[in-house]
Amino acid sequence: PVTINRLDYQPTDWLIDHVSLQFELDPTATLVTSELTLSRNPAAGQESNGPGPGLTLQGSDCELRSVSLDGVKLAPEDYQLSATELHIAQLPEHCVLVIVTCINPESNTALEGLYRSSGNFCTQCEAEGFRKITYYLDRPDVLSVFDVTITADVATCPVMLANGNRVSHEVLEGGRHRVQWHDPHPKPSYLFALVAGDLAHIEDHFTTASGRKVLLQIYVEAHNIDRCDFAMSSLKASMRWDEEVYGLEYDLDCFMIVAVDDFNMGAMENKGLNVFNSRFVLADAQSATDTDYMGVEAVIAHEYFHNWTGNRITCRDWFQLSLKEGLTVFRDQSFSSDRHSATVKRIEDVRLLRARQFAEDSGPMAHPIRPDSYIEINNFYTLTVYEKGAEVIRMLHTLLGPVKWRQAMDVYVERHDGTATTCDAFVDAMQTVADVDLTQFRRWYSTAGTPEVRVSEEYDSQNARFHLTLSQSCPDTPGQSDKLPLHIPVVMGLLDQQGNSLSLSNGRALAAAVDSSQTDAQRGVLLDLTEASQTFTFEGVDAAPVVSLLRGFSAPVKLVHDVTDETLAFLMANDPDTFNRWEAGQRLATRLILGVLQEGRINADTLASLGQAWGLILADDSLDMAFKAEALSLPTIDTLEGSLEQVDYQALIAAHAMVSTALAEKHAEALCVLVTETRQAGVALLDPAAMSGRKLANTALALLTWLPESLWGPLAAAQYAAADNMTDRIAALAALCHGDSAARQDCLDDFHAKAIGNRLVMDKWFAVQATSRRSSIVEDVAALLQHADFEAGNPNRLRSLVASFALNNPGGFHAANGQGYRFLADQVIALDSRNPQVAARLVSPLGHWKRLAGPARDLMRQELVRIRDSGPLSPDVFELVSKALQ
Ligand code: B3K
Ligand code: ZN
Repeated sequence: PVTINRLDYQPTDWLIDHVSLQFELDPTATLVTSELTLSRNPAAGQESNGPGPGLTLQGSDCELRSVSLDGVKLAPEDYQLSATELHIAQLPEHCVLVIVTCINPESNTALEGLYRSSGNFCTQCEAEGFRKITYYLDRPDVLSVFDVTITADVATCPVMLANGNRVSHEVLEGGRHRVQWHDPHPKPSYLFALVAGDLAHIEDHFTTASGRKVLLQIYVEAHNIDRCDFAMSSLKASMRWDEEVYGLEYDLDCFMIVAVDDFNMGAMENKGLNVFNSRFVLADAQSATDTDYMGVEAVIAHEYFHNWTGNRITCRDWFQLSLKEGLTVFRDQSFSSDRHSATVKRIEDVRLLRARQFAEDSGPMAHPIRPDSYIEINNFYTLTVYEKGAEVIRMLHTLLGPVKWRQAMDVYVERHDGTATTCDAFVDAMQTVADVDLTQFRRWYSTAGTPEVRVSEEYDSQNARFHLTLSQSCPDTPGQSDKLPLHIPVVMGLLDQQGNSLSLSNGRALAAAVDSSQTDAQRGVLLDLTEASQTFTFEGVDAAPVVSLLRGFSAPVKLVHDVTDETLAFLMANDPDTFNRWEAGQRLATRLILGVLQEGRINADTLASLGQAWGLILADDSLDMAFKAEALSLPTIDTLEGSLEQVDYQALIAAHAMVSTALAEKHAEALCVLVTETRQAGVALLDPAAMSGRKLANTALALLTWLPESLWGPLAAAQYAAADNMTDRIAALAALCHGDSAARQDCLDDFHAKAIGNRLVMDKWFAVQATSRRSSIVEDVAALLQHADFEAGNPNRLRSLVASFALNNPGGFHAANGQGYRFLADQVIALDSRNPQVAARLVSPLGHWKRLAGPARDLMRQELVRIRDSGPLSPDVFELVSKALQ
């Protein structure tokens, strides 16, 4: 496999001014005729006299039927064909090339290019799937206007969709029909889409701010037609939000979403024709949890927002992926935050970042948000590019403030609309309006690893001064050592011993959020940490203050700040920054759990502090219940792992269990009350208070499962029986799955019976068992692989069992005998030849062997070796396995 390097970027010698595609759809032999109008790229490097540059097009897994140049069919000696390229040595400066290929959608199990899902045709082209349809300049900086003609059987394909606007439809002889689509917006091939099949749809309209009426359609299999309404309202809300917050309007006459059951990831932002994993479209009370609803809303928004940040302005090359992904994740996070509790949304996002992105940043695949090299680009659709990328955008937002941020976004859109550009150009646009110099900030784009910020405090009572010293460092990562300091925005405040916020003599003022009732002092200030070590002095501080640092998690760093248990408990109760109130509780809990690892027992004082703080939270009726739920949730194993050098998982899991049990015991009574009394009857399913109530009740139930089943088993069984929504039903079932009661099997059987005919619900039946803490878990999961409803070829089903186990069941996955690792490696080996992208996603939990302590280290490594030696690997799996073994 070849390594591609960022610095080798060259513009193409050729431009494709127009492409006309004709599809004769057939399940096993689809004919694709592609007519490319080519011209030499004036921006390409000048070559000396002689023949002009040749043309090399990418293509794979498609059978070349013919090539014609300006109407003349080429003989095989006129071009060179390899497994991945078509090369034509000589072409006139302007010419038309017609290429005919034949492809087999039915046998396409990799779900990239044109494939079939539930008998329908659909495509997935990002990043490099278009080359599996026809030979093309399959790269994001080649923008072209597409015309698409689709011909198929009326009976099997009554619906035929492509990007843009439908311009004609005709009925042909022999039961076939034909449609034509025109997309006026030049786009790269990765945004091409085609869908054809027997689909039902709902429709609605949206009138843009400037008064254009847009037709909105959601296409699904007929039996799902009643589950699309929430997706439609999410779409309309997203369209309105982008107009109101960014002044960005939709730009075609119609916007279509298609839900398919077989999809490698979440969804895809193809121009005017988004294709979605059905799990991010379909939702109703009986099948979707509150979390699922929020997921639908967020992903619909994310893909819609790509229309500007991704499609109108795209990436010059795939190293710039975070240009569209980090920015669009930031935009969807802001959207969700505006619609729901901003603090809870921030907590959820930070939890994900810490649990998964920090792990990536400390493993063999650590890379900057703008990577420097790759073997397989699909391996770089990572938490780093997406989630850390969004954190980098968030820091720019913080450094600029909301008003200048919006101005800078206007400059970005104005400058780059209709082009393929770079992360550097994005920061250039920010710099045009920023007060701060962003030169050093740019290092975030090239630095891998999670920086650490160490804090020390010194109070000088004589001069009423407080000195705060912040020192940063960033660990070595593969290929990067001795990193330069980053520009880290640190939002902070000082409190006096009564919990009042102090006015600060140092730092930059923060702009008030629109609806904030906070004073300037409560909001705090912004410190620009730019040196390796820097001391900030605050004058006029009359008594030793309490510091609240990194409010709202203002930078994606690990903070090392040695404070007492009392200080953390004080912050939990008094910090005006609600995020930091939660954070203080997480730190206290982390200390307690890691303390068990060191001392073999629970530190009674720390437990008393945390237990008391929980008591205050439980009793505080003024708190949002969803926030309470977050405050009563301990840091997860994968988050805790991030603060350890070497991890003994079994010991860590035992310590986590010991602390969970102790806290549950302390508050058992109050938790039982929450389970039974927090739920609101008679209100709308998605009423915010009802959702928060369920979140709190189910968090309480999950905590109770650490206690003997006799205490909570009946509660869970009753909840299962009474549930009128999926959130409560699955939470009850998840609790029962940890235990051993008769109710466990009864409820599983009942759930299974009800899931028949609904694939997303059946996925939950698998996932809930895969995350059980039963000691027989590895055998249980292996047995589920043999279940009649298990489908290894369906990515959702596969993930619901295998990825749920490997990522969300640390106790099972890290079983001391290595069975969990072996199980996962077996799945990777079995899947790689069928679907490399999904197989590669399963490799990452095995990548961390170097961080493991004891025999686990070697057991995990052996499984990587076994994958490596299992036969020819896809570039996807090869890259991850070889980097992990380096
Ligand atoms: N852009 C797509 C992801 C494509 C992944 C290709 N392996 C979805 C998204 O981020 O919105
Ligand atoms: Zn995206």
